[in-house]
Amino acid sequence: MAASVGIIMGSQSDWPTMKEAALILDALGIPYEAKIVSAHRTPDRLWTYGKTAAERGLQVIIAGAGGAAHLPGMMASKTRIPVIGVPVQTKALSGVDSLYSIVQMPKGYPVATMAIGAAGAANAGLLAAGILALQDPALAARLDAWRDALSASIPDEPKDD
Ligand code: RP5
Repeated sequence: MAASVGIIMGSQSDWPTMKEAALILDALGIPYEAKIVSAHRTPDRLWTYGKTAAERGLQVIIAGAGGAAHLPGMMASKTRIPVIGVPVQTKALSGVDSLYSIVQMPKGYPVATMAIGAAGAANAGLLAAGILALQDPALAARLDAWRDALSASIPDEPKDD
């Protein structure tokens, strides 16, 4: 099945974080692809990916990067497909550098920016699912069930370990 979501990341080192988005898409039965596309190290790959994304049938792009995290913004400038940005946690500045790099886009080229790290990546998967579910009733039912299961897993009261 052709991928409807593209998960891209600046480095192999981002995969442990970005895998959280992939796990959500797996759980919801959403076809996706995962690629390393670096704004700085592979700019030609970024250009080609953005230029061909719509014609290849991608409907949402989840882009994760750390540090000088230009990948989500550059991708948003190259394609009209919605881009969800995931700031990857960094050692030097804990991912605040990534967050600021991704969130402060100029008017005209939006990136839907998630929280720093694994929770942000998982939420990127869920946001992508919500976007796709607008046109896919079967997926909408699976997403509703996923949300209900999460809600049901939360206990009423805390307990000692
Ligand atoms: C960014 O630089 C990547 O997104 C990654 O988060 C960070 C560090 O990359 P590596 O040096 O681990 O390859 O481009």
